[in-house]
Amino acid sequence: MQADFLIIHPEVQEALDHKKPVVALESTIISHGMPWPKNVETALSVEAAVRKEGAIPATIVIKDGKCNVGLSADLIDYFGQAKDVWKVSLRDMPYVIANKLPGATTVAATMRIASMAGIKIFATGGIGGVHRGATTTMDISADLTEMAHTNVAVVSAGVKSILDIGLTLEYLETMGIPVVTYGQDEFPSFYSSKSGYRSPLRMDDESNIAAMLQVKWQMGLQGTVLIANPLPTKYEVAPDVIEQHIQKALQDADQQKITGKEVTPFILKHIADHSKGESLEANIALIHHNAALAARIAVAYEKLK
Ligand code: PSU
Ligand code: MN
Repeated sequence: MQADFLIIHPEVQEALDHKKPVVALESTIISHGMPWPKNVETALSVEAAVRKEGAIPATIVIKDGKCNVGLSADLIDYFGQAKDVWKVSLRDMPYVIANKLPGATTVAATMRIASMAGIKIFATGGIGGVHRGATTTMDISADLTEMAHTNVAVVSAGVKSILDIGLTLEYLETMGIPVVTYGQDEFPSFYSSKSGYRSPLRMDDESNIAAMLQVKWQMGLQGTVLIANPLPTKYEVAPDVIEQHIQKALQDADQQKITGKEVTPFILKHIADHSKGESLEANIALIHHNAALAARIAVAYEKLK
């Protein structure tokens, strides 16, 4: 039984039972995306941002053979500090759970666990996608395939330019995933509100987004709607600065023969280490911003019925 593998925090369960808005949050960003103690501070303040908008946060991790949905502050601290935490995407789930290892969940794994728990809305910073050079490496994140069949909406700051943004948008189209940018015509690229690509869809209103989610799932159309939320312009990092870091990171990754699941954390760490904290500040700001939008969409969604 799926339920045997879930530990749902009582506050989250109470919210789900009473059709109150809940927002799922991922944990790879805590264990592999940011240095301690900023990661723990951010995880806690992101939860506070969700509450401020009237929803209940449910950060997701794997521990002792269970998927934990909604965490105590102690558990968040543990995942912020422990050194042996797995980065768990879909393919890692059975191994990590069967062996009772600690696991921080990617977008793909978090979506799946949120769905098992009955949560409909999920906020993250950046999603995985089609990597630059994927035409030869075939490095395409399982986040994209998961988005095609799991009915959990994803709010992100668009697609980071460590990926091939154009190919990622093509892949999302192939998989039948609606892509909506909140409040502007251009699709954002995480550190920048611009990407050079027009967003397939634009919506300016949380309740319209919620209504579209309801239509999609009532019709039996499986999968996510990707909601891209441009970061506030005052936090933008100049694209040419980021591009220099990415080029160097890709070179280093190639020289050091970094492959598979290590690629994304390696490149992200390189950018964080080389951008004098600028990218970290932007990262923190946009996660708060995304969590707040996800909470407002969750509130609007629960009002629909
Ligand atoms: N991109 C980011 N920040 C992140 C990630 C990606 O800008 O933290 C993390 C997310 O957890 C995402 C995962 O689901 O990396 C994708 O990993 P991969 O490319 O190995 O599928
Ligand atoms: Mn990959």
